[in-house]
Amino acid sequence: MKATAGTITIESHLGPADDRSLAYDVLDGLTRPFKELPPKHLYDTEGSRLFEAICRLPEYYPTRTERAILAEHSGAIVAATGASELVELGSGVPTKTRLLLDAMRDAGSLDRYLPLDVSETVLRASAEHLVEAYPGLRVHGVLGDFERHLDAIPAADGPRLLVFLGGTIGNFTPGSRRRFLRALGRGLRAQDRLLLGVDLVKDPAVIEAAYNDSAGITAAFNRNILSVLNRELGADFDPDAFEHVAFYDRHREWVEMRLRAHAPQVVSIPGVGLTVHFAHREELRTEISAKFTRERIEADAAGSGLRLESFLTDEDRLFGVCVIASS
Ligand code: SAH
Ligand code: AVI
Repeated sequence: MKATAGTITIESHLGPADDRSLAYDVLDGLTRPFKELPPKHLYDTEGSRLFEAICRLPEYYPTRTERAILAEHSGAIVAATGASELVELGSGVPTKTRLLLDAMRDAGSLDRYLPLDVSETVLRASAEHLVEAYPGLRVHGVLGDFERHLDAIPAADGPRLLVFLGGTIGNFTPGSRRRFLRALGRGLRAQDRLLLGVDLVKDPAVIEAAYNDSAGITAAFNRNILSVLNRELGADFDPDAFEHVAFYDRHREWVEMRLRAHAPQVVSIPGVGLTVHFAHREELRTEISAKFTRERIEADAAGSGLRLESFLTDEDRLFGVCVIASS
């Protein structure tokens, strides 16, 4: 389905097949010995709102640090690439992206912005906001899943920046991360660059505080996935019957976010014809968030047919923005 309004085009690739995708993920993930759901289901309208609130928390350093790195380097990145279009995966509310769009506008090269996200509300709202903020900008949004719909992104009209910010690459497991980077590389021409935001390995206490904020916003974000299942699949989860758990696995160097049942319970999920049993303190994993070193990114890039051209970071080395080229 295609709907065009002014200079906004939104192409939807989510439909009944994606209701099946949630159903599939629930059937697959909640029948495993160690229960798990993919993090993309955290982002309905309420989940996207809660994520925005997380970004403003004092404990959640990634957003403000990445913003500062982009504020310092956007001009140089845009000058080096001459980019006229910006493709953004998992665009969410593209606040930091505006630093790049500003630099493209100031360089006189800005033509097209192509966000891809699973969250319809944020995709539409940001498209409307950006065409107003940047007169003449063409916005081509893709409502889709970056694991399945990369092919839905239109071919390039000019030099392209492909950006994947916020550390969302950390939500992949290592094997699927390399497969994903390889897929991104297939669309990257010699003149294009991939900008990848990565959260860095650091003092575990700093990381754990970011995922266990004192205001309880991350806990609400985590529990919201149960409300998604209640609404979409008629499930009868009581979100308050689950405790938010987030810890840094020092060996794997990633954060795990889980929901732990306070007491034994039986949950009915009629949309998939499933009854799920939780034992006392049984956990459901809802997200991993891997932390990186420069060496890990270099190895991932090389293993995916890409090349790390530069690694931009803040003085405390909390977060990294990687400029990646095809090799
Ligand atoms: N880029 C923004 C938002 C990060 S939050 C920032 O840096 O702040 C992660 C975003 O990715 C959310 O908007 C979520 O809806 C989107 N997302 C998560 N999984 C996705 C998937 N599989 N396909 C497309 N978008 C996804
Ligand atoms: C979007 N993603 C990179 C965030 C992260 O830090 O992994 C999501 C998040 N989960 C809990 N807090 C924020």
